Amino acid sequence: MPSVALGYAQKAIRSGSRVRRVIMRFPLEQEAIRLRGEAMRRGTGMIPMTKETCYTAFDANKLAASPGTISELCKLGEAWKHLDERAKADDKFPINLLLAKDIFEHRAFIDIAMHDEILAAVASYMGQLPRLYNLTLWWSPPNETVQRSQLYHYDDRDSRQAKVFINLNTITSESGPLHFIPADECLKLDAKVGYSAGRYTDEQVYSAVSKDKVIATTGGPGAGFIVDTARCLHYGSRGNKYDRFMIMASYARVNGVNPGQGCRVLDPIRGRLAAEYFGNDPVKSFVLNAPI
Ligand SMILES: O=C(O)CCC(=O)C(=O)O
Repeated sequence: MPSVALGYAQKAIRSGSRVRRVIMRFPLEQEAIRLRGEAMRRGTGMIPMTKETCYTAFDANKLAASPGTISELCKLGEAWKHLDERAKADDKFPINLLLAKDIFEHRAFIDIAMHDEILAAVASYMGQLPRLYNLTLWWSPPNETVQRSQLYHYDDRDSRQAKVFINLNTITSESGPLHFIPADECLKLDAKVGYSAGRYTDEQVYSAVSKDKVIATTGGPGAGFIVDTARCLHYGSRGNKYDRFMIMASYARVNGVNPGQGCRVLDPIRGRLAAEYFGNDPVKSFVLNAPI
């Protein structure tokens, strides 16, 4: 049960953990800040993600290598959902259909996640070059459950994060879109109900925030969003009547509060990817290989 006092205490403890990590790993923090400038110089600023908004929308079709890229990735999702080794890899929604080997067979996944425009947007927002923690091809099948990430929550890797969400098929209100609430509205919830790293009921959320503030990430193939999921309450995969396929890439600072459990897609191949695909470029090597 969230409480206002406990919520502020938790936030203060989390800030303390971050400061401790920054002090312990100061050279890494400095390197992340130094590389931000280089990452930003490589972007055109076409994806404006600022600390005021904490989210932004973009068209991933403009980033893809060819006009058919997004629909090709969607076709992979549609084929892979029938394969048990992929479809049963996760016991929760959304299901990550991606395996490490796919990254070498279908380069578009990593090329989008490491795109100069995305890295520039996220580095600008974070105040430093982040690490890419996770990369997924998410499938949310029809379902009627309301549990785990189908309930409103904040992510807790750090007090500032950025997740890129790209629709691969057409997502309507009946495809369980990600729903999120802009960060400034969420501060009202923290003040009235209390910040919590747990889950909130809809009733708790709407007691502090008006329903018309909620943004649903509906849209056609290629509709993209970057959301600070540590500051914008969110849920998804709820009430799907239809399949939802999307790419999700998750970025956070190297000295985040909670490094998490790793990424089964990227972790086995980070070094190889940096060398073979990105020629050990300093920005991209950092994003892939910075230690946690
Ligand atoms: O879109 C979804 O199904 C849930 C996403 C989510 O909760 C997250 O990325 O933290």
